[in-house]
Amino acid sequence: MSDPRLPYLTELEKKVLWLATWTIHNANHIRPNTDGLKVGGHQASSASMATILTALYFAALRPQDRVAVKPHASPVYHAIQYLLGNQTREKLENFRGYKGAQSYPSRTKDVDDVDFSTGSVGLGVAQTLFSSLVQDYVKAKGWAKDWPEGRMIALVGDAEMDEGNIFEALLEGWKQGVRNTWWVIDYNRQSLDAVIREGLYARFEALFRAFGWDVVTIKYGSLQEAAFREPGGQQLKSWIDSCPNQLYSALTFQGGAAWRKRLLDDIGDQGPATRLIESRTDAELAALMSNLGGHDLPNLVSAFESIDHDRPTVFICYTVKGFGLPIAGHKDNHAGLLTPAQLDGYRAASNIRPGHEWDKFEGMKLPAEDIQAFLSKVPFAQRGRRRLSSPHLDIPAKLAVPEQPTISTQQGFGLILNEVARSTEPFADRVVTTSPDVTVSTNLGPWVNRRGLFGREAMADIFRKERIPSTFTWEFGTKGQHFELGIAEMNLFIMLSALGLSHTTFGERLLPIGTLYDPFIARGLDALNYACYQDARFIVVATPSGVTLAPEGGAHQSISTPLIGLAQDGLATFEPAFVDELSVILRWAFDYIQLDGDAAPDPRSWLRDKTGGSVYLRLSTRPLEQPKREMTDELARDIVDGGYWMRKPGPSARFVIAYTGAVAPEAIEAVGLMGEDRRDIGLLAITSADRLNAGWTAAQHARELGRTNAVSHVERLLAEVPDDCAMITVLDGHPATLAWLGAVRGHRTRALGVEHFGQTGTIQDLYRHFGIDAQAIAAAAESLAPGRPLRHLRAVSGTGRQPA
Ligand SMILES: Cc1ncc(C[n+]2csc(CCOP(=O)(O)OP(=O)(O)O)c2C)c(N)n1
Ligand SMILES: [Mg+2]
Repeated sequence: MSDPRLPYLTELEKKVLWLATWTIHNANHIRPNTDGLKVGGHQASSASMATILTALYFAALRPQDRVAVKPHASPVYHAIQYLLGNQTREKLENFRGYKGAQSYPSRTKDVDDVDFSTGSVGLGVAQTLFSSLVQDYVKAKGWAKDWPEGRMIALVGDAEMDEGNIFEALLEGWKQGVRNTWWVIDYNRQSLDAVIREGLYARFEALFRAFGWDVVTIKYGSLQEAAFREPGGQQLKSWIDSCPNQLYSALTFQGGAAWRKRLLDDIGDQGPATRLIESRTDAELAALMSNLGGHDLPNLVSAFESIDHDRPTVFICYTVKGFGLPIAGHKDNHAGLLTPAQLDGYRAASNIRPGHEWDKFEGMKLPAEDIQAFLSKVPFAQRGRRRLSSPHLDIPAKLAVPEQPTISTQQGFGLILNEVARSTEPFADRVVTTSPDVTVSTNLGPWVNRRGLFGREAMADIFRKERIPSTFTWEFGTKGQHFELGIAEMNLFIMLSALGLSHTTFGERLLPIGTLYDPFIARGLDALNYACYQDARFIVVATPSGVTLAPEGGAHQSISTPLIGLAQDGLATFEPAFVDELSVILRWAFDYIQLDGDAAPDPRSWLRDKTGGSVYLRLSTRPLEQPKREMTDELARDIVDGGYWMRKPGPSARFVIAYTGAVAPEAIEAVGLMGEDRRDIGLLAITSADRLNAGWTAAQHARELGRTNAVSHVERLLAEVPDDCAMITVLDGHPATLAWLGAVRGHRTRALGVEHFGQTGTIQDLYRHFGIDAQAIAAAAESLAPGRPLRHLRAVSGTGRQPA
């Protein structure tokens, strides 16, 4: 019996393709909003997936399903949401314009209920897999009771499959027993540049099966299947099966007459095959040959709806890039657009009157009321906008501060988390940690010992059972609160992205913490960037960092990460030197990652703290002697705002030293070295160059807009520095991180830091080598603000400091 939805779906498919095409055409030709830059890369890619999206959104999907849409299918996605009433005509008319619908579906910038932002190919795909692990986590805890288990679905370009992070995710998914994940591959055999390799589907199939996925290949459309049943049909089928991708594409582009000639040449037999071909007009023949499975609504709907299990499933859907348009199949069509004349032809063929292009029901063969009634019953749309929320979790006013007199920030982190693990406060149950095989070496061990590893299936620690002494318990179960990942930093950040969206995806708030080695942030940087772009909320804790890891190996030294932290949107970066600072920052971070308020800056710091965001802590393995001090509210506030005076400059100060992180002892020592000859030296502790910089920028902007009394934290701090003072900045990281401090109030500045890496040695060797030890600080001070000779500097000069 024929599916009663089909007449509607057929009309909607045509409408969706029309609207997507019109959206792009409009932005190029009618209401250009792109400064003459062509809107390419959408038309053909969108047409390729229009049928698949129609089958999913108007039939197979349920509200709890979450989808990552291939970036260039964005116009189709927006068209569907427009028909469902979730997208405005105004934003479509302004596609890619200021505040218009986005080129690539965006959770944060689009209004139409995008589940995952895409754009950097491969990331959205992997995110669906990790989201389904997060769903399992949330469900295993007995949470999200009134939100049914959904499928996490990625609509994937075939060339997108080249991205390595997809393979990393597949392996991790296999380890974690991923379920409820569908990847629908748009197998149009075209990439951006050209036609892809022959026979890729066979590689895909073998690959997915190797990782335990079900593979569903949707190759032929129903027209083709019917033709195969005709006499001569099997010849046609074997011709299609052996036709090279390039040729198929080229013939698709050329159309019916070309198909006829080629098919008759190749399989014409003056018998059944010839009759099969000749019984069709050119248009019918073209329709038959482009009727691949991925453009066949009934086949797609039944393929999707027949899945009655939760095994991960990949659908390989054969499609034509540019399907239904004059640019179909052309190898250069990635950025292809219809000419105005072609558009006119397409409009007329679609029965759309000029001036009625945006009308939802224009040109449809069924009455508008019937279509509207169908749309209002679409299962996917039954719960309205699917942005969930979860209440704010209270964080205790203070977290523990380890009492060891000498300790590193990394050790401090482990101890603070150990105390969180012991806590009975509800927030502790929402903390979830994850690490790419560096759980133990980033000091998450004590936390994991107490809270356990997460696994849907319990797995005992055999060492423990056998009573073999071991520092760490390695037991998996549903109670566990740690996701152990393989060594793939892309996976780490995509996992954090998925965990950090749990409150909106599954309505259950998590407080995710990911740990890794600082240099390997670069390895997962695009995924981190996208996690921030999606507004996922998490804390990244990175150790060891800088050259301070000294003997551990030159190759693991990180130089640029402080600049990444400074520049990354949506990520507040801190580099505390002492663990009492770390405790304050971590407490603040647990709260901050939950905030979702308005964007008005705080008039004290000029930071947009109420909007919340994610947090990056750059920590160190270097044990430092801890200051003995009381943590006053004022000090805690300054630490969070980004800095405080360890020692205020006096009136006759000639210079101040500003330091960040593990070089604190060198900065302190430098003050001591010079103290006899220079009075009143100021010592500024900078816990967050990022936040000081952001507040400063915002305050300047506010003043330019007339808020003349706007003052940022760094401006207040530096107001204490006499005008003719020089400033030495120092950190174990790129010197540019703090160099801008001189611009705040015009102090002459020498920025010390690390610009090269790879040298091994002791910390002292390396600090001397790179010129960030006390001697180097003193030498820099002396050269900027010369005065009476510095006795200690002279006494130890010539110790071998050399240009790096
Ligand atoms: C990480 C990344 N690299 C490069 C691009 C540029 N780019 C956009 S689409 C595309 C090709 C996509 O081909 P495919 O996945 O087959 O999709 P189709 O265009 O065929 O629909 C490329 C290279 C990108 N968006 N992201
Ligand atoms: Mg492709």
